[in-house]
Amino acid sequence: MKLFSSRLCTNIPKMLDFYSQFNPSPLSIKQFIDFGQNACEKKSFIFLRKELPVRLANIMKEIALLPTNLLGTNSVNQVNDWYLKSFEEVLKFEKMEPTHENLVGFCNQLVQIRNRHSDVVQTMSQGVLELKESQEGYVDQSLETSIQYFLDRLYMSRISIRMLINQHTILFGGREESKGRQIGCLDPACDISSVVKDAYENARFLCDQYYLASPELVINQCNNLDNTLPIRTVYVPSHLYHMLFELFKNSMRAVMELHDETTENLPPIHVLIVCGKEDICVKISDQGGGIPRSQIDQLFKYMYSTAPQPSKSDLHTVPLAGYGYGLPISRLYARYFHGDIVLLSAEGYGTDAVIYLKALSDEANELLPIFNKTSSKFYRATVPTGDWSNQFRFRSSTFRATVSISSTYLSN
Ligand code: W6P
Repeated sequence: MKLFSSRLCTNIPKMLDFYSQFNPSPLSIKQFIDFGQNACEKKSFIFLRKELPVRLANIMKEIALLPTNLLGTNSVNQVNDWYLKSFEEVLKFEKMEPTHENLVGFCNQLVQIRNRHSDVVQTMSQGVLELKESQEGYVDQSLETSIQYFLDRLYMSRISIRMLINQHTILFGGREESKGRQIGCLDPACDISSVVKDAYENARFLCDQYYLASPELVINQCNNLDNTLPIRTVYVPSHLYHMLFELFKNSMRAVMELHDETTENLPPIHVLIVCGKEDICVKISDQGGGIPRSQIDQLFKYMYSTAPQPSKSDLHTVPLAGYGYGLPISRLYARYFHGDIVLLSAEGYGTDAVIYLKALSDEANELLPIFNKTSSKFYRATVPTGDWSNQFRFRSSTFRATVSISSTYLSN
């Protein structure tokens, strides 16, 4: 009897339809903090056993809409199976009483789910490579556009789900390693310059290994509220670290490649930290020669950055930056709480990378993908109709081109 009723709950396609009808509920940093300060495990359990299936189902519906030549790869299949399994596992708690035993079971389940999904990014990038190979290197514009659209949404969803799981498991996971003032993975008084120094030191370590030298760091800060105080904000230090580490690696590489003969007078990397009323801005300026403006957007594209990993035997020559999804994912971390990363380059001189964060924790809301008619339309018709003279190259579908050319001829 028991077995039968629990079986009833595992009609996965039906449950996917059900949970994907709900929009995810974005939380602000302030809500995460408030929730963490009045930490109530039962409340968190009851929130997550609905919110996690909603966020999982929303993105799983999009996975199902992927072009079949990507969906059909082993890697993407693997990722899809992980999502199915995790969705099913969270649903086991749908009707459970929040007894002590079940709460412990829930925590353990979340840890298991987090571990299962630890290689999603790497596996998806493998899937994109498989797709490229199956198409002999030719990927048309509309396929590239939909992959970019999808991966931004998948990775943003993943960042958000991991944030929820981390908060719950750190707050209630039973380990008394309460790291001073931290509330889960949030630091209510995150000192930005110390995260900058930390990320710089670790990037510099890699830079020294690879180039046997590294540019110095010069930090300036301007606290418009009180310039005698360090600039602090409420944030997830690990997210900020991730962005800074990535940007430092790129800056260092540019500087080292430009000055590959004389490593004596390397121009330092300047970091400016400013706290305004609305924004906190961290600008990382290098004099690494800059990049053409036409290349800036490319740096945030997954397809562009998907290259085979250097072989294991090349361990000593692994480049400092330039492989992998570092920049697009860093920008997602910034956007997750309504910040951004912007690159400005003066080709022939150097590049400024700016990280914007919301200065106010109640304005820092999660930015989440939602599955609806608009998002599903996107996967069906991905050839954008250009309405500027430079965009006609986007009509890469030969079918369309043929139709429009022939109709032009006919009407004349
Ligand atoms: C460059 C290219 C780049 C990308 C991202 C951050 C900094 C830099 N500097 O030359």
